[in-house]
Amino acid sequence: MRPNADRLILMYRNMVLIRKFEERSAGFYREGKIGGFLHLYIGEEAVGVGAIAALAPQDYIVTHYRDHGHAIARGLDPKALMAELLGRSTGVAGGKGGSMHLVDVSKGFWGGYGIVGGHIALATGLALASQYQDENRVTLCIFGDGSTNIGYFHESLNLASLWKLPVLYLCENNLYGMGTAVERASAVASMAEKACAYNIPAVRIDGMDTLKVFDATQRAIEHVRSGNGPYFIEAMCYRFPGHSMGDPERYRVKDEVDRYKQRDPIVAFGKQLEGDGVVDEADLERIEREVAQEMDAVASFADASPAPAPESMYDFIYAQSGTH
Ligand SMILES: Cc1ncc(C[n+]2csc(CCOP(=O)(O)OP(=O)(O)O)c2C)c(N)n1
Repeated sequence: MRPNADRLILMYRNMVLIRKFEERSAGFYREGKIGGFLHLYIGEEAVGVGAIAALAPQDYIVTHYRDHGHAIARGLDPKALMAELLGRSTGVAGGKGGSMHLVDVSKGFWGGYGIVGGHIALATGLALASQYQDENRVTLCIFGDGSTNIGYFHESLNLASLWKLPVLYLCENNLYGMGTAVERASAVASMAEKACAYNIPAVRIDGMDTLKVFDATQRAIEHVRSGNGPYFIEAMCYRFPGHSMGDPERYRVKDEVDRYKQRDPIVAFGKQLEGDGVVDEADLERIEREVAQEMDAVASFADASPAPAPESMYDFIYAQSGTH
């Protein structure tokens, strides 16, 4: 079922919010206010927004380090997300996780993870727990094409299929793992085919088209929620910037990047909504303006927030008694 007009507008707004959040975080990185790595989601917004819009509130998400867009699409507070990137105490992980470890369990967002492929086992384990406890819950596990070459991927898909676990695997195939083209790293050209090896139904879709992602995810979720076991979606997409900030991008030519930019998923979705009479040009401009204003408030909040107190340095390293 297609989302109603209000939801479509919210999805579009979320895509704009992700884009502007990423542009602002790149600015903070260049100013030296964000440490470590910063992996941007620019260009891939249709995947995260389209897929996450099809989830129910009780569902879980486990994702990789390119997680800002997924967190925003799930409705985590952008102020607390930006504060986390800056390592401030008001961040979603108290400023101790940073860009790759965004989390909010109250929203079923179990986090971004930096170990390529490692989180696929965590997501599969969460799905096992949901099945064991007879919860009506699907776990959405998001990862890149590079993750499908990792052992955790194969062990997890095998068990998920064998035990019919309620997990939806979503591969964001952006054609590169860092500076390596997918065909130089994977013996199998289509990541979806790898799922077939484990008897998991799989589709390969256009990940630059928000509603195609939404439709495919909705169908997949229905399959999983009905107790049929896992499902696999390979969303073909493209990241416009480098792998992370500071990537010299010697592995791809400018023409290729420009060609994908012509297919900007935000512009395409805006045009689609206009064509369907859901919005007009003035609405799109207003959304752009409002989000830009919101981003000013997000950036000021994060930048004015304090660093974690030195005495909190050892908090949450070990489970505190009574919390688990
Ligand atoms: C186990 C492990 N090996 C290597 C790395 C270094 N590394 C970080 S990102 C990355 C590429 C992963 O590419 P992909 O899964 O396609 O995701 P994308 O960055 O394209 O979204 C690699 C190899 C790592 N973080 N973890």
